Amino acid sequence: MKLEEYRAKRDFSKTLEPDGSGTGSNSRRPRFVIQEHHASHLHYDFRLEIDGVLKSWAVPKGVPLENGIRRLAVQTEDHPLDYINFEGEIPEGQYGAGNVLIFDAGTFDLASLESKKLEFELKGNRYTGKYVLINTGGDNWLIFKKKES
Ligand SMILES: [Mn+2]
Repeated sequence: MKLEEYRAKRDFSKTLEPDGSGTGSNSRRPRFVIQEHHASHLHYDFRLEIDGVLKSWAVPKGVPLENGIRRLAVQTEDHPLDYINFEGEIPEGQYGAGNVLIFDAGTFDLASLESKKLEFELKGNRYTGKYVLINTGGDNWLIFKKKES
């Protein structure tokens, strides 16, 4: 049921995005992806593999590489696991029309998961280290990198 909103927004006869019918394996370290999305406004979609879906946030200014920077992250609908490999053009007139590129990908270790706060360590190519996502109300979250201790 988690993917209803994702599917309702898309016409899979017109977009090459996955419909979520694929199955994801859970027998390995969870993955993350950051997709650079050239929609009406450029943003970066940050997705974490949790509970069989990709928990997703749109980060207008991008996930910070360094500590000391807090960025707005707006939670969006859960995406199917196979979206983690999606790159390509979402056609004009379709939801999120524009080009999608994988900006970074890797695995993560979840340190804590609460309804309004997630802590995790990213192990990607561009992004490594401990990060925090904190809900500030509604769909709005802040994402920042923790100072290395
Ligand atoms: Mn997007």
